[in-house]
Amino acid sequence: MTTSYNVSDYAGLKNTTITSIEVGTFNPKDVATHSAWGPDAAKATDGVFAPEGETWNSPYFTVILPSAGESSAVVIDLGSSLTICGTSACAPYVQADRHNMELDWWDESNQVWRVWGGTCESSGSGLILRPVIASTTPGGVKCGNANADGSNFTTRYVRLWALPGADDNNFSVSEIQLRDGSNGNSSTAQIVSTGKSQLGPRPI
Ligand SMILES: [Ca+2]
Repeated sequence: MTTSYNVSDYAGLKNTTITSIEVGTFNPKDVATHSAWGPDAAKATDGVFAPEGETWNSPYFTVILPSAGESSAVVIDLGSSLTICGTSACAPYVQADRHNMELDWWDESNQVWRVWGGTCESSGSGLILRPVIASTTPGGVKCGNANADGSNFTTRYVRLWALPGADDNNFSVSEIQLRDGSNGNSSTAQIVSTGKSQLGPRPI
C-alpha cells in the first residue's frame, strides 16, 4: 500500500519534517478500535450457489460459523436502509448447511435485532438451498409452512446464525439472498444483497 501526503497543503504543518517512520505490528482485522469486525464473508453474498449437496465446509463456497449462537452470526451490510421483501414470492433465501438458523434484521430506531424467520432443518446433507420461513418467535424458529407470508422489513443489516440444540457443530453458509420489497413483492423482485459487504462471524 502506498499513500502520499502533501504536507504543504496544510497551514501550520508546512515546516514539519519527517525523518523516519517506524511501522509497528499491523492487525488487518481490528483496524477500527470501536468495534471488532469479523473476517470478510463475501462468499455468502457473491451471487454464487454451490452445487446442491456440496460438502458443508467447502472452502470454495462456504463461510464457516464456529458455533451456534448469535456470537457466530454472519452480518450483511446493505450499505443503506432498504425495504426487503418478506412475502413468499420473494422472501429471503439461503443456501446453508442442513441446520436450523435464524435470520434477524437490525431495528435502527430501537437499536435491537428483530427476528424475521428461520431455515428449516433438513435431513439431507451438505449445502441445501431453501427459503427462510417467516416466524417472529425469538430463538424458536422451526420448520413451518414454507409458503407463509412474513412481513417486509426495512433495515441496513441482516444477520444469520445457527440455533443452539443441533446434533453436531458443522455450521456454514454459502449464500444469502434478499430481494427488493419496495416494488410490489413480485417473484422477479430485484436481488439487493449480491455484492454487498458481509462480515462474520461476529455480530455488530
Ligand atoms: Ca456464495
